[in-house]
Amino acid sequence: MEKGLKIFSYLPNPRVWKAEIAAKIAGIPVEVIGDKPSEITNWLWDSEPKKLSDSDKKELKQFERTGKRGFSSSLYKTDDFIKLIPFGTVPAAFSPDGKIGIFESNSILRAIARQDDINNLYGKDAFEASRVDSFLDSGLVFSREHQEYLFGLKDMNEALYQRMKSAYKFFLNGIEESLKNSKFIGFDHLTIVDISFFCDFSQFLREGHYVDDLKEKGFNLVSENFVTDYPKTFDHLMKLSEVEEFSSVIGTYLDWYKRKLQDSN
Ligand SMILES: N[C@@H](CCC(=O)N[C@@H](CS)C(=O)NCC(=O)O)C(=O)O
Repeated sequence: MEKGLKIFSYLPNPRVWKAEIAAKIAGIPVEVIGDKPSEITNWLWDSEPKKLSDSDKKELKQFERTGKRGFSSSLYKTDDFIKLIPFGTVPAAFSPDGKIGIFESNSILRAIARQDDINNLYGKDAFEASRVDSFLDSGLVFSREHQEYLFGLKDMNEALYQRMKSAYKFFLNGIEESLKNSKFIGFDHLTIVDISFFCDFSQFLREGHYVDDLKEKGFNLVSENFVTDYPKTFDHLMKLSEVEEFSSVIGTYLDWYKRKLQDSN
């Protein structure tokens, strides 16, 4: 089996970073194709993605579909894309021969970890792998909540805010608890749980960019007391952000947050 993965998405996208970080650690080749969010509407969503001209778009009118989650404009998704990625979301990944579609960023991450036989990123045995899945499942629930919350940040309402608050508490309590007992989340060695958590939580912290919009509606940041409420989780996030395989992938994404922390001290 040829190793590797091709990933298509708007960029930058923390959900893509999950696989990129794991691939760096494991030395698995990954090809990432995409464009900024405003431009990805001008791409053909396909296992062979390509940028479309206006005349291409006219010719490929049959593939025009209304965005379902996060995109309100038209997207050009081929029938083959929908066959391989039935929910029609990005990041979308494809096996090196282009025949197998993999969706959900945690599963794209798993696809890398499963190709690695040195680092135990997916745990050391079937039971550890299942424990990894336990954390990834709970992470997906959190990240689905924060996706809706981030979509709604500019015009927050009580119901959405309270949902996020309770999902945040539930998830962070579990992560903090597990870090009382092990060096990494759930284990004494790095796994894809840490990678997934790191990327999802860094994305969630973007709520901080909307502090004024939230204030205007009478809400505080959900993560307002993150550092003191969840000190082990905070330390873990910061430690991971300094690891080369993480920092080289995320670039300056967390710098604003670190600056904000320094300014408030
Ligand atoms: N839980 C999914 C989320 C993927 C997702 O919802 N992607 C959205 C963009 S944020 C999408 O591709 N939407 C396509 C559409 O609007 O049709 C993951 O982790 O991959």
